[in-house]
Amino acid sequence: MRSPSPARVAVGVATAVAGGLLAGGAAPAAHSEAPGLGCGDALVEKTLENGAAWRMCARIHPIKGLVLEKVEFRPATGDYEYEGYKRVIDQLYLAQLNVPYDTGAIQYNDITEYGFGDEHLVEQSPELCPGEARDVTQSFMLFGELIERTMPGICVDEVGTGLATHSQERLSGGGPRFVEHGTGLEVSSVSKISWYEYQQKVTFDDHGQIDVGLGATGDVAPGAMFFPTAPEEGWPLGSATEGEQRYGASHWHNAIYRVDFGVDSGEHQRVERWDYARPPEGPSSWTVHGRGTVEDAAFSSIPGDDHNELTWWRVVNPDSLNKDGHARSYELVNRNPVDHFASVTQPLVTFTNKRDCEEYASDNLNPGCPNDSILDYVANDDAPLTDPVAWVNVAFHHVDRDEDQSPMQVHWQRFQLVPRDFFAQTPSITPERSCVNGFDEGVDTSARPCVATNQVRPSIETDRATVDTGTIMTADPGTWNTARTRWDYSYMWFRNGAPITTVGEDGVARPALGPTYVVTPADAGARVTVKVTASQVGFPSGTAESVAVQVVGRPRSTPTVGLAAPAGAYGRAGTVTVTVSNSATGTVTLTLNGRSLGAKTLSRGRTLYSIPRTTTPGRWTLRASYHGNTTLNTATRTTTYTVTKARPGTVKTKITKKPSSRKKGKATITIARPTGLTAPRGKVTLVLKKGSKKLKTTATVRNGKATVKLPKTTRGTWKITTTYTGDTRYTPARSVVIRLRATSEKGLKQPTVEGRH
Ligand SMILES: [Cu+2]
Repeated sequence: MRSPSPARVAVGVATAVAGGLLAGGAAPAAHSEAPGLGCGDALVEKTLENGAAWRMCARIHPIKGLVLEKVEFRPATGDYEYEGYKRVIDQLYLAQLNVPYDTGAIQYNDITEYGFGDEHLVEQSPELCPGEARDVTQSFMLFGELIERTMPGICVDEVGTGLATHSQERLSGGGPRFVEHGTGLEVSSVSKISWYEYQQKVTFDDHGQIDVGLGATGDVAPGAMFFPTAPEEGWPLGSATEGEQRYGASHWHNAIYRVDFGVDSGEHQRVERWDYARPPEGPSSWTVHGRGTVEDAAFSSIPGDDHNELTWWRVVNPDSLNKDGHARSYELVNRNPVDHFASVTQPLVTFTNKRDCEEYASDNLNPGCPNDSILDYVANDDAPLTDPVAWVNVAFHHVDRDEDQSPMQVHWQRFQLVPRDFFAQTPSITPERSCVNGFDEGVDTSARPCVATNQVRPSIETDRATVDTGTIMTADPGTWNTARTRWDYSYMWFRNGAPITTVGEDGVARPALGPTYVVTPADAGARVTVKVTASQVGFPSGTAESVAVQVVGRPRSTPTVGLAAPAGAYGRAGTVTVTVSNSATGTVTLTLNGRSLGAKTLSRGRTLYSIPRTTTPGRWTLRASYHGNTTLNTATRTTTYTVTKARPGTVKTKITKKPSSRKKGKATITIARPTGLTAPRGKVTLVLKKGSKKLKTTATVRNGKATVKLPKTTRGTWKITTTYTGDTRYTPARSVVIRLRATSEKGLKQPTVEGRH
């Protein structure tokens, strides 16, 4: 199921906020590419419909089932809040699922006794997974047999999350209205534990919230043990047979999750507890005061004994501040009962420092601290609480219903991780609301817009009545909304709707900016306007164009610039011909990749340029700019100029030390080059051949020269061929073949030239 695209009613002009880009509408903002998470195929990365994105590593563990790691979020507003992704949690998984039946006869630990992976993992068939099913590779023993399989085991999907935000600024309708429908990334798996089938589902929404859910389906427990006759132990399922009513046994699903927080990858994180109570001397009976305390050591908190229903916790990274200067944090939202009848299921939440051996909430399977539980973890942890792991107890007391048969509709138990000051504003904020942050006189984007909004159009004043060449034009920015801020103005001048540019001696065209403009011959007969941009840090800028001013005179025509540039070669000067139509007079400038080759005067609309012979091989951009005259406008032409590689000079091989069967030899290779050019680099390969025997050696060419070690050689006649690989400037080349005759065990005869290859 997918929701329709997020809809927003656009108000004002969507533009950039000074000091940071803000995405307008549903378009994702550009962001710099952060390094990947290094988990290969396990990477799940999804950009949601509003432009927000999540990424993480998702795997199936043989015992824990779905394990999510390195979970990171990038808001829809892109770099407006921070650059790229930020870490939220390092790891998340279900660390125990304790199922005691109210009969007192039996209880199960579905994680440590069964496990959610291996044979318990259910295939994500197309009927089960409406999104993208991810393959999982497994290897386990089943009934004495090794099973190795790869099957779809994780489902990744984008789902609608309903209304995300709504704001209507007028009571009776009309006026600006903001509507967003949200979506979320859902990562899930299904595991079958006897008659129960569980969906592990984590939903990451487009505003940075995480919902962790355990859904139970399958069937109610079968057999006499789970169908007692005592009414207080369950709920009547089915009709009485022979006068006897059986009761589906009530039971708990005590799920304890392990959440390893990594708020903005903080080295030192802080756990805060917040409580709310009526002060002894408040002004009224409904006065409530909140109080935060830092949890400085590992703890378990039991509802009623240690905290009340208003208490909540958050994990703060004190070194990571949002744009408002508030420390980033994630809040734990856990509104569930606890099973008070066993000590390990009493705490609603337990926080400990991260310790590798502490993997499961009870009956720990890690040999580093075997059979321990969260209670032991707390007892054994006396360090300051700075690397917090939360053990989140999400319990559900299941009293069966007639409707549970059959199959049983999924019943859910869940908790949330909610960003608190992770962003300075809502992570989907639009330009229209971007200045609404903190104390405000009231949101009214019509009367008090955030976006720079022009109220009286900009205008142009001139220093004389007849506007001709030399007239000084001065821009008046007009009137802008000043209810929230004062604006800085910038100006850009236009001729007949196109930006006015002037080409300098360097051939670079520059736009006409600033509050004044002096009319040039190029403006004759044209309509000149100025565009004013109002901007201020923290506010989206706005632009408005002035009324046009007519310049007297006949408009000039625009000539065509021609650029003939046949390919050149390294070491040889190239020739480029610039032509300007209409037999233009005046000057042109030619640039090569932005570097000026100087200004030249046209003769019959034509001039020649010489491209330096030292121009390195490759593709270059040539740009010819005509500067205009009294009857012609400026004009430019760009083309690609190709320089090919040069052939190097002679490759010479000289043996400087003869090799023998016992000792290696040496040779010097020189590669000649034309005067004034860069010496060849690259590599040379020497092949020594004697009959079917072949020896090979290579060396690096530096400054046109290479020293090569010759391999040990047996006696006889060897032919040596040297091949040069070429480099960025030179093509490959080969030396003449030289012949070497070995006369003794100790060495070879001096080389004799045999001929050019
Ligand atoms: Cu149940």
